[in-house]
Amino acid sequence: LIIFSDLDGTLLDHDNYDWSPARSAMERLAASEIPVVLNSSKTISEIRKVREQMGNQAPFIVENGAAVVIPANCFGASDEQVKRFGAPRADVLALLARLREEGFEFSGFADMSPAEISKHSRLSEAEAELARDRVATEPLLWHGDEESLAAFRQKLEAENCRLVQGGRFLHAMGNFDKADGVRFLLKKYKEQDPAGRMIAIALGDSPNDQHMLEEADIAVIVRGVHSDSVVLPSQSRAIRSLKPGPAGWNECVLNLLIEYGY
Ligand code: 2M8
Ligand code: MG
Ligand code: MG
Repeated sequence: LIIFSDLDGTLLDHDNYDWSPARSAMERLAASEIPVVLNSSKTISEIRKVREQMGNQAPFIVENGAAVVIPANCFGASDEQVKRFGAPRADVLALLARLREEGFEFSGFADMSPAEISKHSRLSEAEAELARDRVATEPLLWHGDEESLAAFRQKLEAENCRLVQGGRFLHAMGNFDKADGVRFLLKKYKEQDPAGRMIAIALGDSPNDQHMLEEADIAVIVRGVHSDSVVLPSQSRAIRSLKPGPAGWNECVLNLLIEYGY
């Protein structure tokens, strides 16, 4: 087994970012050496910190699939590697600056101080600093109406960018996806598993998790603010958690571990 998991609203509680309700499932996964690949809109520095707290050593996917980080010596002897899928954030910020001049009204993390980000996200200011340290995506708050948002989306699409809904923010980003990171890593894991018996489980709570869920053999939609707009993937076995966030994560992962004999 291998697990791919979203963080905010899935493995971390939407309000307080706590993962402890999932502790028993996490301990069981660690004991069975089942990798948990974190796949989030969070940044490299944010996910490094979460991984440390969890004692997680697996590769991880950042900023909605913008990059994959492979720790040193993970697939054979090597230094840490960062594989980037998206154009650099500077390109996204330059496009956003042009659109702002055209009259679109929004504020992005680059425009906000850590204190302002903290106010809108309930992150501490120190955590907000880590969230501002981005490689390819820009989370924003929209200040205009629905109509101008639709026009804004079209402008981004004309420049090979798109807007993805997160739990709190809209993410302006290139045409990459959390599923790109999953495909990239599954290929590497499967090379090490010639018998091809590896089963991938993906867990997410929002529309930005849809393609990642479709990429897995087993999709778990964790109950959350936006989970009703996630469609049960037809090509995977798919379930919905009853409990929200990390409690739902725990419930579903423990059930699957029992079913697969761990
Ligand atoms: C942003 O991501 C969440 C994910 O759903 C959101 O849009 O609400 C990210 O920018 C991330 O870096 C940050 O930690 C998080 C804080 O809520 O917001
Ligand atoms: Mg989420
Ligand atoms: Mg996320």
